[in-house]
Amino acid sequence: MNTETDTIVAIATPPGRGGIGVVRVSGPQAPPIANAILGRLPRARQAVYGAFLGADGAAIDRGIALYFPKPQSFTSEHVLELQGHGGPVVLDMLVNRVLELGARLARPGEFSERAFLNGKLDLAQAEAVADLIDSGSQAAARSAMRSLQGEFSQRVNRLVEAMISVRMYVEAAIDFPEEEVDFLGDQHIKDAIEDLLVELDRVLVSAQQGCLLRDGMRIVLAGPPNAGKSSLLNALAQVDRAIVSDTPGTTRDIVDQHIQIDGLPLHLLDTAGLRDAADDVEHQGVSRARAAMQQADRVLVVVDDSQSIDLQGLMTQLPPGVPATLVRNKIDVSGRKPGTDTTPAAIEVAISAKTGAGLGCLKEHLKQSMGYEIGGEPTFIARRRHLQALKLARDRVVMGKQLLVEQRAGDLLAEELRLAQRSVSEITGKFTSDDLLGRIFSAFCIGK
Ligand SMILES: Nc1nc2c(ncn2[C@@H]2O[C@H](COP(=O)(O)OP(=O)(O)OP(=O)(O)O)[C@@H](O)[C@H]2O)c(=O)[nH]1
Ligand SMILES: [Mg+2]
Repeated sequence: MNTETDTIVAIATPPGRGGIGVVRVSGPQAPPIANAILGRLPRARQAVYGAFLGADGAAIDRGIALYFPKPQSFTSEHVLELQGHGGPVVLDMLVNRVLELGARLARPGEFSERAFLNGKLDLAQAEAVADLIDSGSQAAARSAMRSLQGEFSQRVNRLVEAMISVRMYVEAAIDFPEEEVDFLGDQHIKDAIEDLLVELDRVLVSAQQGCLLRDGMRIVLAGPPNAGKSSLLNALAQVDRAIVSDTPGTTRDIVDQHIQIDGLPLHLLDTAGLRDAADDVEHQGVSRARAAMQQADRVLVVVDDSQSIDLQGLMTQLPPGVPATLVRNKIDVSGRKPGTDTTPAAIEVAISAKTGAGLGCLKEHLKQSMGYEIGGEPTFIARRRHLQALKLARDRVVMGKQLLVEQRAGDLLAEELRLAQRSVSEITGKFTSDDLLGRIFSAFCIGK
């Protein structure tokens, strides 16, 4: 990227009609572009009202202009914001005018990418910008804000510093063996590694919670036909989403619905009843149901409690390794008491999708199985890549500790610590490949 000449422009407000629409320009050409469109360069950070002029001198729109000279702007470059009327045609005309004056259209996330490359935000903070915009609950928004303000990055940076300090200590001892310090038996190193592991675990727990707030969990409703899967989906979502009927084989395609339980996002997928299909369409439905189960974070196996069921046969149809909960539905007919029961074979929840009995217990169970602790440590929004980096670092430190204890191999410990440090540093964007950066920022919206 040639930051000397490259000036980008995008509509920063969502597509469609609105009270106002904002066109954002960033780069070295922003001041001449302002001069051409406004007839002058506005004073730094002061709103000015006036006409936005086209090439022929006629007004395209009238509105507010703001100029943020570098480096005191979001991107750290010269930034011009034109706030006009929020109509798609007029905003397009304004963008075209800026393009004529030498800018180019911004790629998705390019403003945030520039903020990152110019050191305004680290990578975790830039990701938090997108996560704040996308947050689906208040808890997620609060966590994203904490990450944006740098709380997550600070914890990560402290981990990196702790790793560096242990490394320096170990490496110094390797370099000066004549000092005859028995650094390998040194309690200081062992304590420091223990402290490091404790802090790594704490950050991991907070990050795991943040990841749940952001991504939620995929829950697949599966089981025999007519068990009440679609009824349960509707009851949990509190909308009439899926077709319910007493004809077995009603649901063919996958019906999905996003819901929240106490602010935690859940992605529910209702599937075709598992049986030898009556026709080709149903057969495809059953195949889809099986594929969905494979990718589930948890399967709710729904059965009709008023009928005798071959539970063992049913359980063998579940993909191995995917956690499952047995949901005994229709207890208004069977007369079983609502609630959760843990048997040696499975966790069972007894409910009635019809009356709503036991639904509270089911929600509680889902929340618990996600591992989310309400009122635990403050979380920060985190992504799967952050979790992976932290887990990898943890494995490295554990390995290093083992090498120290079992083989007294200080040099190998130092190497493991170096790799752990590298992994954790990727969270804030040091040592992050261009590929990964490209993937992260291209998932942002245009104009952000
Ligand atoms: N009494 C009673 N009837 C229920 C309950 N839940 C569902 N039903 C009835 O059971 C029948 C089947 O319900 P569905 O929700 O369509 O069942 P399904 O598992 O989605 O069925 P398929 O899509 O055919 O696999 C309907 O007539 C529902 O009204 C319940 O808790 N109690
Ligand atoms: Mg159904």
